[in-house]
Amino acid sequence: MTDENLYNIRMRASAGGNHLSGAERIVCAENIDEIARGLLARSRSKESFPDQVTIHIERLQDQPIRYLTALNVLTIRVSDMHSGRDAAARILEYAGVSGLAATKALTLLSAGASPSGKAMRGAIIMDAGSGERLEPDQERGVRASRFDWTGEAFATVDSRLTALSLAHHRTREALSLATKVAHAPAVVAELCWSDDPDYIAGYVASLPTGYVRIPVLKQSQDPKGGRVIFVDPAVLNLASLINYLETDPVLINAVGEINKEMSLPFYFELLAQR
Ligand code: WAQ
Ligand code: MG
Repeated sequence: MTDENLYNIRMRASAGGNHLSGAERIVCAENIDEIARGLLARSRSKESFPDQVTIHIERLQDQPIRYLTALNVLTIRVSDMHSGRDAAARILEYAGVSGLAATKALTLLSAGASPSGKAMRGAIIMDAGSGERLEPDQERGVRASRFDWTGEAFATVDSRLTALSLAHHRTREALSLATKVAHAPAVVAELCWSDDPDYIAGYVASLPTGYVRIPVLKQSQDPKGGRVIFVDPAVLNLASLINYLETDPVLINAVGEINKEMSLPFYFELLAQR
């Protein structure tokens, strides 16, 4: 794939004014039709038929593409939601998030992070020390956009995740998003779990820890979820962070290590040996 003639295709589906699903790709011109059809099919795959589906196709005009290697992946063995959230807090602290900010983030995501209590479309930006929220719109949050796998890296990550029974598209997409986010200026770490009531896994991601999957971060059928991006206020330029997250095109062209499930103490031993 050359940098010329790359297009960003975004799909968004909503019903009754509420966001249902969204996805996006970066593709070359000859693949637009096929990928747009795939995204359209996905907009319909939820139980309630969308009232509105938007497919947005945009050429990435003269913007340099940043190529990244995916974060290393591993899964932490946890027995329930409480040990999952506990593990998330400890991994966040390892990455440089204060205990105060980690606790605040976990509490916000479990309570419903937007002022109205609805799911946010984007992420909270949080001061990694004080826990202060910095995103300009607390109802919407900040959305990371314009990231995808190259065809080759997609095939590799898909087969290697599938070999570890991680074939769900959510894992692959979250890994690409987390890779873009972790490489953003001033970002310390990210915490995420889905707002999908059926999907209870989530992750903590950062450059020092990699993409750490946590199989249980909430109770089944809980519709609350979200994302928190922790930043270092000493080096933060909020406008350039938001600009990077929303508009800088990123293609992931290489896959890192993909490790099996391990216990939290074993994972911390591995980190200590590095
Ligand atoms: N940028 C920023 N925040 C986003 C974005 C985005 N592009 N997309 C979603 N969010 C926020 C928003 O608040 C959602 O409510 C929340 O994240 C969850 O989004 O390895 O599927 O798309 O198997 O439901 C974790 C995968 C899956 C764990 C997470 O998130 C694994 C997932 P969802
Ligand atoms: Mg969702």
